[in-house]
Amino acid sequence: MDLGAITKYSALHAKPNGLILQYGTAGFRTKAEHLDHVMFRMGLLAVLRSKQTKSTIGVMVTASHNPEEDNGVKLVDPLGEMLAPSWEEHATYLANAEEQDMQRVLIDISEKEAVNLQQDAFVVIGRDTRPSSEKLSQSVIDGVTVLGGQFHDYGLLTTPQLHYMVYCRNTGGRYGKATIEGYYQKLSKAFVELTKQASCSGDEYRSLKVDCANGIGALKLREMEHYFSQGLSVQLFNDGSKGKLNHLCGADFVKSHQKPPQGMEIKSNERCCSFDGDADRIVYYYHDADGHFHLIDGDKIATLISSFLKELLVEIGESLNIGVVQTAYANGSSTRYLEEVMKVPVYCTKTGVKHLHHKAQEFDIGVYFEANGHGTALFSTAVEMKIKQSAEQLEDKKRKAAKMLENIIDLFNQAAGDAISDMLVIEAILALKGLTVQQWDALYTDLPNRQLKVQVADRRVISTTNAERQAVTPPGLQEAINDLVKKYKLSRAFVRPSGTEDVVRVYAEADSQESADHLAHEVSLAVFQLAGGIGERPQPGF
Ligand code: 16G
Ligand code: MG
Repeated sequence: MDLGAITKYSALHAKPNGLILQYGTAGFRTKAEHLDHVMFRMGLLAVLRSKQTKSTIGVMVTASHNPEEDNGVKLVDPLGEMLAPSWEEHATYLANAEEQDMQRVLIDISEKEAVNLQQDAFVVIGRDTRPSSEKLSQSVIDGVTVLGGQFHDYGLLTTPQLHYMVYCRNTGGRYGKATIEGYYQKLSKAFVELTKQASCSGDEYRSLKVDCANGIGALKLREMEHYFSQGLSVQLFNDGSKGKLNHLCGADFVKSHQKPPQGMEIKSNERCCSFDGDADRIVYYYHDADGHFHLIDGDKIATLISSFLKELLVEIGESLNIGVVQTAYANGSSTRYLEEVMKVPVYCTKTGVKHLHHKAQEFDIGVYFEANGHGTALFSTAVEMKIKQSAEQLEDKKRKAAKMLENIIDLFNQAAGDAISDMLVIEAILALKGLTVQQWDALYTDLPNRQLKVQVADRRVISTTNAERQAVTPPGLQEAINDLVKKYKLSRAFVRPSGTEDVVRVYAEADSQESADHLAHEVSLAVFQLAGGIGERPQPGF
């Protein structure tokens, strides 16, 4: 380590006085102007992690669905996964170190993690379309070079594409080619092969409207479009040519406001979807003949996918262990449908992709989705081998199912939830099953629900257990929630401190929208009273 150079370059990316940031659920996120030093330091940290794991590490510059003025950064571990928890702590420690402590902190981390500083390091970098992203990714590169790391800057990429690159590079090309063409070709080939098998591929199945949140998804989908145009034609909206990133559009807007994005005209029964700002989330929706808006969220996506996978397995005659992973936000109807109708076991984890991903790895086939549209399906290596063999050996009908499964495995981004890959999987399944968007929606009816935020002095006073479904502290809060829930039918409610905002989140569902709204409001009041609410008391009405 050239400590002199580190001190010199670090001063060029100086930390603003008194600024403290935390590596949160998905990395650092705040106003872009506060992030230069964090980027430089994450470049340094990525080199250390790369040396320790003797693998390529990824650094993604994005703030996902957050406003255009924000930015953020996260590190991607060797198999395309989120950074290991102990390194998240190092990231926070390093990001908050004062200038004069930089050398000591770097040495400290290296010693704790037994990093061999002589080892080579390689870092790949990607960024979204925010105006601040290019300069910030340059600061990451400065950090990488100062520690003697090699790097490849992919420039503009969706977050899942960067995960894919990292995964490809660390698996000797077995997973795919670590280039943008490699990504397009791998997914498109699987998609086109799959849809060729669809008996109903009329116009209804061939066209889809996509709201790209004025983000990177638009650029990448436009580049990719001609690779899969045989199977699907996409019409892009909010493609960044005029609107602001994530402003009144994108998956987060559509999911949280339960209404269509601006800038997209929807005719009745047309299939539409929205990506978020870095294209790792997707939700679907449509307007029915009466003009009512219907949202098809991550829960219904998981249901469609897991049901289809289960059917294929039955056809092939394989009894593999398949599991669906959700969070407490999953609509109660989806859990009931999966368990009781589909007979698929369902598991609940804490919010945040890394928790779901980790759990999903325990199954032969693990399908995970957050209600907000983050998710994918993971297939164990053993399953992949088995399916490949079946596709060679089985007799006709079974072979066809095995072939489909083989293509589906290729189509899922197994490194991360990926809006483009999920979209193609969904489109293929709908075409293969001959399902319209309304038929898909009709699998089950969502229970009415409401989400609210409460401001408290310190949200850490709330701690939870049982995958965030129960509050442990402050005392009395869970009892209060239990009493409120008892007043309504088919009801459920929970509270948790947000991992990305300084608020407490409240979720309630019940048999009617009115009840869900009341319950959410009453739970908000309980939080306000028992967990140190600040500002105005929560008011009823939305
Ligand atoms: C982050 C997470 C997302 C989670 C959300 C919850 C990743 C890549 N992203 O955006 O999965 O749903 O945080 O936010 O893990 P909250 O803690 O503010 O409710
Ligand atoms: Mg995102």
